[in-house]
Amino acid sequence: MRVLVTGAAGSIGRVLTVGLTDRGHEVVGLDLLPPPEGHQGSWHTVDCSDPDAVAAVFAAEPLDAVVHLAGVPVEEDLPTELTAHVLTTAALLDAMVASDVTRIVYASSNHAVGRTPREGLPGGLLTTDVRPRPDTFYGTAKVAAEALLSLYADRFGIDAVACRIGSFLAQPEVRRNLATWLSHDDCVRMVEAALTAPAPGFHVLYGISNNAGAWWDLEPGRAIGYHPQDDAAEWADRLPDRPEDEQENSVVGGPFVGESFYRPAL
Ligand code: 15L
Repeated sequence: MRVLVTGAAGSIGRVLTVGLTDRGHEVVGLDLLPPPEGHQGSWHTVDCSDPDAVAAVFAAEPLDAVVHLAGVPVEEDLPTELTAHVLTTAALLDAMVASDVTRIVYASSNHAVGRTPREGLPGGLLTTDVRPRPDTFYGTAKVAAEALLSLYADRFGIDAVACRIGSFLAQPEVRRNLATWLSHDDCVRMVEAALTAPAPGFHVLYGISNNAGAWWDLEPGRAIGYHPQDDAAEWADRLPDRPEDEQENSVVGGPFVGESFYRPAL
């Protein structure tokens, strides 16, 4: 497939660009930053929240699908978050409709449901049937971006897979990651499954590895062919014990729930 990857210079983007290319896909990169050294193929250094710039990319490139990673990966004020996650998604969806590109894979986040307490989860696992419960403005913007994908799936028949990513890391670093880790290889597996699953419609899955200590249900991923192979448990003995572990492990969103993230929206 010929795939536009937004945020292609970011931490997930750099791994995915190589991973998808290795699996035979052709990647067109888009980012505010220039291409990383060694990037092969097409690249557009543009602001993904600018609809004209995005439309120009679609006019220049024949595309089969979009992987939307671009955005601010941390907590900022509400307008910044809405621009980074909702307006970018809107610009891409409008360009997709205009160019008849019908598949988008979206890097959503566990923080869309981060305020959900872990206690009382049926079977200890959070399903995708729960209400949106963001922990931050970042999480709120992810919820809104998912809602926009749902709208365009219903209105225009777009296939939109929202992957609520846990912690994308080369290896687990803290005890929370025993549940939340998404390995680099599993991330590539997840996105390829989401790109190639037949007619998923609007679909939400949790983007984590096959972690024995998972808090999230992997079934929605398996339903579209995502079969993760890595398990954070293999790193358990090497992870430090920290005073903040208990709080971080009591709610899905971990540190994002803490009062240090409380700030005015505007
Ligand atoms: C995310 O969605 C963030 O982008 C990243 O910075 C981490 O906080 C990650 O979630 C996580 O929950 O570990």
